[in-house]
Amino acid sequence: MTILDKIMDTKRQEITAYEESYPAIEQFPDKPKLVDTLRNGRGVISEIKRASPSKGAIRMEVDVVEQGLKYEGAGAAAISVLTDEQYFKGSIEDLKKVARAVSVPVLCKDFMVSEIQIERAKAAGATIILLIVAALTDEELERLFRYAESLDLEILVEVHDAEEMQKAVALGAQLIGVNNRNLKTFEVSLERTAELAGQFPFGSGSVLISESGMNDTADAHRAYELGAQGVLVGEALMRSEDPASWIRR
Ligand code: IGP
Repeated sequence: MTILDKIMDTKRQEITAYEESYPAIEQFPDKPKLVDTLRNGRGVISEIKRASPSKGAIRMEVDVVEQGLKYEGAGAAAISVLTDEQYFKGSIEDLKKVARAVSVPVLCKDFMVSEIQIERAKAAGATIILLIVAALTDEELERLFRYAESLDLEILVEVHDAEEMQKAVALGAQLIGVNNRNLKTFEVSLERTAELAGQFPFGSGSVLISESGMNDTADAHRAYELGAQGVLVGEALMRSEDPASWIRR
């Protein structure tokens, strides 16, 4: 036996030990693709949001599993979980708990700047990640988008003006979200969706989602009338006694 053979034998033994001592990658309940759900009909992406920089505390003590199951039971197309700790008081643990409990797609709502965050989201059971065009250079946007695709994640590309919409379309994003809240001024207006719907490639198979600032079902219907297939709602659903009234169509 050559030294190389010996080393390789030892190595094979070592790695069986690795497999035993390393925790298996967690399996989460299977989830459909959000893009397929929304192509088949309008839907609400219901958000778990304990707090926000613009509103402060919303429901700090929420039981995220209970809330996630409530949303799912009410017919949510997907559940969004804020994982930013500093400004939104969420956590990756919140995401993991929800992803274990539900069978609808789960969005990791955070400010992605690197591949490692995307891996962490995937490992915690997310099936969708968010990329905010305003927060990334063109190079970062493209790189993180392709990386998430390679992990078989869905990507919600968030835009708030015409130039950003063009970038999202050029990337081939299937889920494009217009944020009605200006992240710099916190000003909210459904007019954002109205303006940008004009630039959206309806008929391409991509779906338009209107995000933020919806207070009631009338707002959601307005967004649908403007061409949105989905709405992303946080605060109003967190405060609602009856999220089902919001979600069921
Ligand atoms: C929900 P609202 O106004 O319904 O609570 O908004 C969601 O759109 C908002 O939380 C959001 C967000 C974001 C949060 C949209 N884009 C980016 C953090 C990061």
